[in-house]
Amino acid sequence: MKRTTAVALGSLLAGAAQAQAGSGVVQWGIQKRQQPQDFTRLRKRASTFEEVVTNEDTRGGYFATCKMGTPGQDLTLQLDTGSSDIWVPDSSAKVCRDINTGGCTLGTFNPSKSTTFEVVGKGEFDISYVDGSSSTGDYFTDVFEIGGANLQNMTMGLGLKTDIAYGLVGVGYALNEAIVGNTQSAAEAYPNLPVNMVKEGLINSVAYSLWLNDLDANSGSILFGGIDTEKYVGDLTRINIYPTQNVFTSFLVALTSLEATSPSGSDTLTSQKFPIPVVLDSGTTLSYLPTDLAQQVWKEAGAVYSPEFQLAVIPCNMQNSAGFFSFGFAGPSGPRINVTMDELVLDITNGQPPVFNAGLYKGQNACEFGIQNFSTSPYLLGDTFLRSAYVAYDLVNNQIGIAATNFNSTKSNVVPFPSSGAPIPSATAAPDQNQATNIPSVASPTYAASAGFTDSVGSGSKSAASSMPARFGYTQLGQVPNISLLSRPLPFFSLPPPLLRVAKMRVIRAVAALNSGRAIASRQGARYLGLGCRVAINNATPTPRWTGCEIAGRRHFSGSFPRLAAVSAAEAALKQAKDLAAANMTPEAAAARMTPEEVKRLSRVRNIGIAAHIDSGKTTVTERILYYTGRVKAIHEVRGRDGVGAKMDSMELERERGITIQSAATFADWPKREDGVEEMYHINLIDTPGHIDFTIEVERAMRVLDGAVMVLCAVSGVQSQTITVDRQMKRYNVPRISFINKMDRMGSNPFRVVDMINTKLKFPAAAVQIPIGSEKEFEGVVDLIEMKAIRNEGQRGMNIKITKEIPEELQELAQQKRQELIEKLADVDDEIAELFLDEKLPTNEQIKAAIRRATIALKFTPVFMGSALADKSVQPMLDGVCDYLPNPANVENVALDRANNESSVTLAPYNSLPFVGLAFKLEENPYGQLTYIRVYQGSLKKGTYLFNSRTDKKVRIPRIVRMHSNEMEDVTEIGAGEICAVFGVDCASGDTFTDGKLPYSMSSMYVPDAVMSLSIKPKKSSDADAFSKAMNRFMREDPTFRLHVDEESEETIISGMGELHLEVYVERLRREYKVDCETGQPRVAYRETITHKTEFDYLLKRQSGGPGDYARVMGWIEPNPENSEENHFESKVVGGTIPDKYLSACGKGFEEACDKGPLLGHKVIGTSLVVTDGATHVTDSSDYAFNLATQLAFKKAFSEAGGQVLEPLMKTTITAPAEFQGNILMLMNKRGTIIDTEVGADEFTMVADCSLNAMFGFSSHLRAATQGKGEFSMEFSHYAAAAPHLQKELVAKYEKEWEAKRTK
Ligand SMILES: Nc1nc2c(ncn2[C@@H]2O[C@H](COP(=O)(O)OP(=O)(O)OP(=O)(O)O)[C@@H](O)[C@H]2O)c(=O)[nH]1
Ligand SMILES: [Mg+2]
Repeated sequence: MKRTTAVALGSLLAGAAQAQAGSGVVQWGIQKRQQPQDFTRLRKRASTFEEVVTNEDTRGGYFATCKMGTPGQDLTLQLDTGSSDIWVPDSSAKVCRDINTGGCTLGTFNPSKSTTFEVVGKGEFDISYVDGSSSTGDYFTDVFEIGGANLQNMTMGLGLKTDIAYGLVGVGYALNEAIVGNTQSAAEAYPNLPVNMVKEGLINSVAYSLWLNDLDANSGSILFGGIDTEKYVGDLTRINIYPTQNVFTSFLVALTSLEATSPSGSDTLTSQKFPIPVVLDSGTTLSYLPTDLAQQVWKEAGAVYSPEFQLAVIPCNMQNSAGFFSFGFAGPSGPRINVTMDELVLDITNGQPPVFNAGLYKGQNACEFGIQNFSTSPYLLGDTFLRSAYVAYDLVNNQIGIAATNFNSTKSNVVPFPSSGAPIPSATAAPDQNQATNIPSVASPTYAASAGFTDSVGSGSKSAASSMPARFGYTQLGQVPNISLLSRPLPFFSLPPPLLRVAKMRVIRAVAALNSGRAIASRQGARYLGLGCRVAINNATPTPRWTGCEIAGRRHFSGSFPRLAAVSAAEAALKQAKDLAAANMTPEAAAARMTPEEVKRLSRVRNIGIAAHIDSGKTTVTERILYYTGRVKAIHEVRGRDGVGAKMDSMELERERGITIQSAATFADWPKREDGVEEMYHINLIDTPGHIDFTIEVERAMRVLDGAVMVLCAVSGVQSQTITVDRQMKRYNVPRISFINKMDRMGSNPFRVVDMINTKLKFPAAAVQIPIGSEKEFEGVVDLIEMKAIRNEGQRGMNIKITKEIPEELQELAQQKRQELIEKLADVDDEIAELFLDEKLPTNEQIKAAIRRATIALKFTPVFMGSALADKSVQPMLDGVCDYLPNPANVENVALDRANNESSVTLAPYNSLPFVGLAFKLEENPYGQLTYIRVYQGSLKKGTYLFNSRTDKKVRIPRIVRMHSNEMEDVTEIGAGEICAVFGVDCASGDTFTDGKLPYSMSSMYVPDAVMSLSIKPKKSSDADAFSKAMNRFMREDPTFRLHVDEESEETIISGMGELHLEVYVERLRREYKVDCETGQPRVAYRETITHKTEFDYLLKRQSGGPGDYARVMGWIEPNPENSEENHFESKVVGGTIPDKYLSACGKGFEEACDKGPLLGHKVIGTSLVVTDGATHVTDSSDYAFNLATQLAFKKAFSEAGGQVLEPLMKTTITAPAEFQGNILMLMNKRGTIIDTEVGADEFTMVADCSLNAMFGFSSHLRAATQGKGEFSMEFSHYAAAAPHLQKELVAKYEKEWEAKRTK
């Protein structure tokens, strides 16, 4: 597989025996390559210790060189018998473009350079790699030259987005490799390399042989159509390849025995799984065996399993051990291949190896052991095995010829396959192949010492051992010798159909799961290794039992290493890994090891929200952004005549009403010109609704975004919701740039708007542009920093024209506004202040840097201007997003460390840190439950597991998408600092996810209280199911939408942020769920409270036969002096007249009483209850009695304490043409208290506190009073006492209803 990397730049062709070796045979040189130390690209993933370990990049692999295309382009491809296609990185592949990383050093294919290139794929394919990365690409045909032979029509895969710098030449069975991730494409089989060679007459048979050299040597060869009898020793023995469900897909053979030999003797190793289905796979470095067998191998060699590395490790100098393992195939007399220890001990890293810091291996360097464990078949024999075997693959007869390799052969004797279908030349069939299913014969119990096999720990003699035949592993040999498996089919691959496809695809995938660091080796296995062993006392009593027995009597491969204590060595490795991991996990360490690539990626990411007052043009601006960045092909207007509607307003209701209801996310790449070079910025963008009823959408966008564009209307300037979003931006410390939109409108005045930002929002702001022309004649802007004119040209203003000439009449104004900008900056930025005091002019760069600093520090907002509708001057604002808004690394995000008293920890947006993300929004779409996640730290890969830190549940992430309004784009990985959505995750909005390594959670967001409610019920009772399904969904998606069933009336009540909010949900029920509903009158969420202090003394005494109820409570109630919206309970009881347990019952009673106020049954707020004294009864007092007594006492005292009804007051802002001022005044007089009026040139704005009750249906009154030209918005302000007459009315109504219910 494509793990084993390689590079060795200089020696690309050196020693590669590229020769055509006689007729019917093509010989191709293979080279072993090792990664050079300073190859920065490959350090990218070498960040955490675990990653270093699972990253086989460090170990090198076998590569072959070739030419591809006409004219030929040089390539080096990794050799892989585990797959069948040829795959090559395109010259535009991610990694190949970056000169910092050396580009694609092994050569890349440039399709445009090739005159013969032809695409044959049916769409994109997706190859997953062992490390979880993947590549996208297409299939193509072109000329392919290997070993001097030309193949005219090779079909190959072209990787486009890979970050692996080398391609792959697969020589396995020609199974359909074109298995693609994309739905438009079909799986299709293309002839593979050997098949093509036969077709083109280069070789006789679909067969080849493979000779890899040992670790130290560099070369090897692949001989198509023949064998080289000088490259092996002993007999070449033919054994069968086994099919998978009747299809030959991979080099699957039967491993039937395994023996360990050291200078002191031999051991036969057993497994529960013999015969073991193993695949010979040159694309895998390590070999993977069933866990029980692997554990035995480890013990023999002295390797220990490190759970932290998820690998077996071994001291590096065990490489010098004289031992070997002997792999037997195809039955008792089948071929055997010896693999020596020097082939099995491999470096873990390409740098300084880790060191065992305790136990018997203390102080020694730790290496990786070449045999690892795995839990499900197929098992693999990778390069650590294949280097020791000469293998001939015959894909016609489905046989493999295998013999011990002659590592150092310099001679050659090539024997071609005489014809297609001929058996492997010079090979004999394994004699007892049909017995391949036999379990290996075992002469003596494993782990019983053989004669002459002693070690320093003792229990060395055979006789000593036979008295205690302790055996590891799960098979009790004594119990099975008579069971013959001969009649059974080979137990290879009995996979159910869906899995079969996976198995067919290619074996690599199986390893991908295994090697991504999760699937291999159970930790139990590791513990087992250290903690106990099974002991069968003797063969007469074969029942095993667990004892804490010493792991003794195992043999080692070199006399110089005493038997090890597995436990302490494993612990030592574990501890070291932990320490190293901890050191690696600090943001500083992560920052230091960032690759230039990642630094650049991060610096180019912007997560921004667009927020503003309703109708100021957010969606229209966003539509332009999408158009200019190429995300949409045409512009569609909000309420446009074409009836299509803007991209971001995808809901039918939004398009009809021309307002945004749900925030929508998208992303775009903006190529910004910097010093004449285009720099690509990646912008994640959320368009939020302006209407206050949907304010939660703004709230959560601000919670997770790094920056915002505050849009303002050039005529109205700062409006009521501008103030609200300003508050939200301040709440979450979101830096912003401002964009004055609608410069084309009559009465536009950008400088007034700048003033309003300064005065009304009290936020330092200055224009960075001035308009060229105004209103209808608005044509562009002058950039005050560069002092250049910017105008739009071309289709929908697509092109930007920059000229040095500023129109005459604007020159003075430009100078003046530039000066104002500098002065404003001097107020907020020290560097500019100093220059200013020294009367020096800052340079353009200094101004820009100061704007960026001050903006990110939340001290300033640069103001841009334009007209989205007129397609003017949106692009410069987009440049401003890149220039002045922070990248994810510029903002501080914190999480709470649950393991450390919820202390806050800073999160850093680096890929190499453990994952932390926040689910900020849930949405159901036709494909399932979507969860929007902001990735704060670490990267998120498809298929990985995350932990929900609230529920501690583990969830798999099966699919990651980037949202483009209501469309999705699948991605396999999302980097730190970005925004994405995932499928199939059950969670609540605001949940924190981690990779399980960190006990972090993030603070939740602010959710405002509901102010209004409605009773609702489906008209048809048959709709009940759909109704409740819809309601559940809405509640999950929108935390400001709530539902409860009123206990008394049994009505379903929905509550939310306002009339429109509830109306939208009723409408969505109808449209999306086809449920028509009846709704009651909107109800105000009243509150109740008291006005003065009153004492109480309440005795509850009930006797009704049996035990009675007795409780006496005394004390007072009073308005809560601390907080007028919260209740407070306190005990001042002395001398224990009320015991503590009853006091907590009193507290509960008070809480319950406050849930349902005495006047209207609404919540009681701002009330304090103090208990001072009381009395109990020996038998009749109880929690219940005290709870009830407190409730009754409270009720009784409530009216004496001046109980009153509070109603929500709404801050209402009305804007209308000035001529309607009088009408509006009249309207408002009845409804509330006017706080502020402002009369502009043509517009008039009034702000009033109104009772919500008085505002129902206000929109139609306003429409009537202003000829439809007035607008209003409402937002909860505070609670205030309801007018006495209203209070009386409400109480009377409530009592009447109550009475009616009682008498019913
Ligand atoms: N004259 C003028 N009208 C504009 C401009 N930009 C937007 N509009 C109009 O203003 C109205 C509202 O625009 P939207 O883009 O829906 O505003 P919004 O801020 O997204 O509105 P909500 O999401 O509902 O808060 C539409 O009718 C637009 O055509 C502009 O630059 N000039
Ligand atoms: Mg909108």
